[in-house]
Amino acid sequence: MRMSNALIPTLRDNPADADTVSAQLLLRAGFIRKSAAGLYHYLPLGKRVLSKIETIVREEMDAFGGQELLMPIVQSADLWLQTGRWHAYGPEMFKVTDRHDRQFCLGPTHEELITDLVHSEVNSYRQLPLRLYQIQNKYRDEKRPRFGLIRSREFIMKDLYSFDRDPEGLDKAYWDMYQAYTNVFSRCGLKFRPIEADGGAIGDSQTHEFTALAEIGENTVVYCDHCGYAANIEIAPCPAPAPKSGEEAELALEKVYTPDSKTIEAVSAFLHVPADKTIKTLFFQADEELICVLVRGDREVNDVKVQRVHPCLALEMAEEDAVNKIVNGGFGSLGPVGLGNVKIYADLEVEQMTNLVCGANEAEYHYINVNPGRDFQVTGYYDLRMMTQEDPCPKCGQKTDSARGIEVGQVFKLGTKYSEALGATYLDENGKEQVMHMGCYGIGVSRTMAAAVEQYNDENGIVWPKSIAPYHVVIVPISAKDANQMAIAEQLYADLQKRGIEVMLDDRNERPGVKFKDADLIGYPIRVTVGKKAVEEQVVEYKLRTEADNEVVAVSDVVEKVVAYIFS
Ligand code: 9G3
Repeated sequence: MRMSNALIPTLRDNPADADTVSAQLLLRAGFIRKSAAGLYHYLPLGKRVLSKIETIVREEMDAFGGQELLMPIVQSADLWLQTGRWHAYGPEMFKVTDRHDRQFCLGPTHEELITDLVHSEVNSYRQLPLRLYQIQNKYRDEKRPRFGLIRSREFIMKDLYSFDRDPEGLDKAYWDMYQAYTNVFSRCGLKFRPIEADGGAIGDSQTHEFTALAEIGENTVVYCDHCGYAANIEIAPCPAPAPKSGEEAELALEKVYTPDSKTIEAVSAFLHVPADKTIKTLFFQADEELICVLVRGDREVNDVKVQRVHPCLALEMAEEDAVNKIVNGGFGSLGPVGLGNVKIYADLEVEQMTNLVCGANEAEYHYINVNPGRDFQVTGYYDLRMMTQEDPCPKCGQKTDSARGIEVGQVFKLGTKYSEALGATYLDENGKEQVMHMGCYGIGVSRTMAAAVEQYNDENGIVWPKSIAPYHVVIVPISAKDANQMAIAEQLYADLQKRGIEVMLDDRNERPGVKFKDADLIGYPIRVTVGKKAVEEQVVEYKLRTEADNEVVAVSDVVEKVVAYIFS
């Protein structure tokens, strides 16, 4: 490709609304352009990277028995009504109405469609196992699209669905995909960790998230280098608290005036009690119901754990006015005492607390010497808090570490949830009808591209892993006007392409500095500079994007050197 023809609109400065380094660099280097909130164009360089990632994905899916197909993006509401999910995702589901006023959605995922297809086309054990996948745009109307391609409203996903006779078959598919994903992300050059995750609403069975380590990642991974435990912090179990010693006598409950103390810190300062002698009272809207959750004042509530003890479709922090209806105005000073018939879920640590401090459900008042059991009852005590660095590894008890990451892949065991709902059954050897066991497996292809940029960049721009770079090498003639330099550059361009190397020739009539800056910004793995010495001494400059300095290489050696590096 020649730069003089290429659409690569590089920018000097970071676009104002680029909120993470990968968005900044992909925009500045001319890989993507924003069309609207959460909706992007992939310009030619971006499309080339996408295609490389897709090729790696295809090869690994096919290696594990995957058969690629392509399903409709526009999905009829009917199937989603049958599985009961049409109303489960609220405004996140892009819904459209056709000219006959029938309802459809733009596919956020394809469990319903693929299960219905297999239900229609598969009915014998001889046709199983099946592993069907597609690589296609997905649509989810995110409330706050951000981080460029990482949380967009339209994104490219590879989704594979496995169909097996029984749980053993599903288990085989699951671990095959686990291996396939390990291969995909390794080949893409990503630094990643497979972690245990929350099966969530789509099936409370096994699931792993493949997490690309990145500071802006929305996931927090807890991991133990001693035993290999690695999990999304949302599911990491916390140790049972030490039983209360009983030394401290329960004192009489007392309501005290606590002017302008609306936070745990303010109350603890005002009453001179440490935060771990107070409790945090939170109200959640669980579908139509308001529930109350208690954790020790110095802890964080773990929503995923709450949703496990109180299964619901949507769990959000309750609105202030909804809570005020229950505590008539005490929103700034909430507590479990005298709450009436609200379900109260308390963390295990709360049960072991004595003479604690909590809100009195009355503005500017708190209770002291509150004792669980005596002063308030709870629906149940559960592990509801977020794990902290101090907590031991749930598996081996040693110290854990944590890191932030971007979920780039996920493998799920679905079991029979969809096959039962949509009648995907098969006749076994004895002609007996059996339900299929399913798994689903997603890779965020566009998200993987962004994650690679988050992991591989420096002050000059992107540093692409060579396996997914848009081109392997850029040839930079110092002067496009010098016929001798251009002749050597053109010869190298032709020779490299003959060897299957993808070459960009920067034939623009620009100053060398401009060409070097663009080469670094775009992030080609190799830059070959053709200058005066190429004409006078038959040598060129060979520079790897990952190295600071460059080498002088004979023109006659440079093709082999590039081939060796790229195909090694
Ligand atoms: C929806 C909307 C958003 C969604 C879903 C459905 C996430 C939904 C979970 C999955 C599970 C797996 C196959 C590939 C791997 C992930 N967000 N999920 O089902 F209608 Cl609006 O997508 N699906």
